[in-house]
Amino acid sequence: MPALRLPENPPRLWPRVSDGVRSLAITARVGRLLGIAFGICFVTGLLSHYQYAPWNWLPIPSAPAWGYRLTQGLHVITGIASIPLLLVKLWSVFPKLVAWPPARSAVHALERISIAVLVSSALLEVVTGFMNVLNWYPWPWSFIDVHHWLAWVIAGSVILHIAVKLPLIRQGLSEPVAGPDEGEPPSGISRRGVLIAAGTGVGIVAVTTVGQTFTPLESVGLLAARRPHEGPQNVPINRTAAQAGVTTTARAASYRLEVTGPKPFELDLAGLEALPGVARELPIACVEGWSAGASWNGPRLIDLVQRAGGNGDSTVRLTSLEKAGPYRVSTISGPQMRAALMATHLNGERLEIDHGYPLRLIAPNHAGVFNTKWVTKIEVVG
Ligand SMILES: Nc1nc2c(c(=O)[nH]1)N[C@H]1C(S)=C(S)[C@@H](COP(=O)(O)O)O[C@H]1N2
Ligand SMILES: [Mo]
Repeated sequence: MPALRLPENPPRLWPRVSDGVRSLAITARVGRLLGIAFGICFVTGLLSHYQYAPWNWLPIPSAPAWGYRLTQGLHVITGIASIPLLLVKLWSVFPKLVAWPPARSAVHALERISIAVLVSSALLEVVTGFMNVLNWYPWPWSFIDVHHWLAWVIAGSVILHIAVKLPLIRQGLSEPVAGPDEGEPPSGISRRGVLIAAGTGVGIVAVTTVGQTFTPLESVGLLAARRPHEGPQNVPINRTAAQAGVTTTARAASYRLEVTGPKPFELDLAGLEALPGVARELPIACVEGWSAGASWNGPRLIDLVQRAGGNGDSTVRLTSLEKAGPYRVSTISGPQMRAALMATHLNGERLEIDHGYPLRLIAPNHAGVFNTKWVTKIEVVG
C-alpha cells in the first residue's frame, strides 16, 4: 500500500500570512485603535453604571434627553468594534503568546501573567457584552457586576501594558506599515491588507449593529437584536405583558394607581385618564444596546408627587403590577424626576399593554430599564 503522503503545499482556504506580515507596525496601529475603542467603551460604560448607582450629591441631569441614548449607543458600538480589533491584535502577536519557554526570567513571567489576565478578561468582557446585546444570558452570575468589575481589571491591565510596551509602541507607530523589505507575497496578504481587513471587519460589525440605535441605518442592522421601529406602536418591546404575567391585572376593572406620601390618594382608570397630560419626545434607550425615539403623553410625575404632599426634592419609588422580576420597582429623583412623565399614550395612541398599559414611567436621559411599565404604586419616600 503506498504511504500516505501529504502534499508539500496544501491548498489554502485563507490567504497565506508570511511571518513578515506580522509586524510591530501593525500591532502598534491596531493596538492604538483598540485602546481608543476600549477607552470610549470604559467611560460610556461607567456613565451607564452611574445610572444604577448615582451619588446623591451629584444628580443625573435630565438634559439632553438623548444623553443616555448617545453614550449607551457608543458603548455598544465601540465594544462590538473591539471584537475584530482584539482578534487581529492577538493574531499579530500570536507567536509571542505561545512562545516557549513560557518565562525567561521572573520579570518576564510577571509580564506574561499580566498579559494572560488582560487577554482573558478582555475576551470574556467583549464576548459576554455581545451576548448581552443579543439578550442571551446563559450564566448564573450577575452580568452587571461581572461586566463592571472586569472593566476595572481591564483598565488597570491596559495601563500597565501600555506603560511596559511604550518603547515598542513608539517604535511600531514610527515604522511604515509596508516595511521596506516586504516584497508582496504572490498568494499572500500584505501588511496593509491586514489593516484593511481589520478596518473592514470593524466597519461591518459597526454598521450592522448601529442600526438598532441610529435609525437611518436600521435596514442594514443584520446583527442588531432589535430594530428601532419593530414592535407595537413602532417601538420595540423588552418584556411583554404575557412574560411579565400582567395581561389580566393590567386590564382589570379593579386597577388602581396608589400614590403614597404625606397626603396619599388613589385613582381608578377613569380618574387617571382625566388627569391633564403633557406631550414629550423621548427615547427609550435600553442597556442591551437598542434605542428608539417616540412621542409620549401623560400626566407629569411631579404633579402627582406634589398632590401627595411631596416636592421637587422628593425621591420616588414606582412599583409595577408585575409580581416578580428585576425591573418591577424603580427609584427616581432630582432633575429626572422633575422632568418625568407618567405616560398613558405612545405615538398618539393609548399605550399598548406590552408598553405598560395603563401607566408607565418615561423620563429623559434615563436608562430604559428604569422606565417601569404597568405602574400601580407611586411612593414619595423621601
Ligand atoms: N415592569 C417592568 N418595566 C420595565 C421592564 C420590565 O421588564 N418590567 N423592562 C424595562 C426595560 S429593560 C426596558 S429597555 C424598557 C422597554 O420598554 P418597552 O418595552 O416599552 O420598549 O422597559 C423597562 N420597564
Ligand atoms: Mo432594557
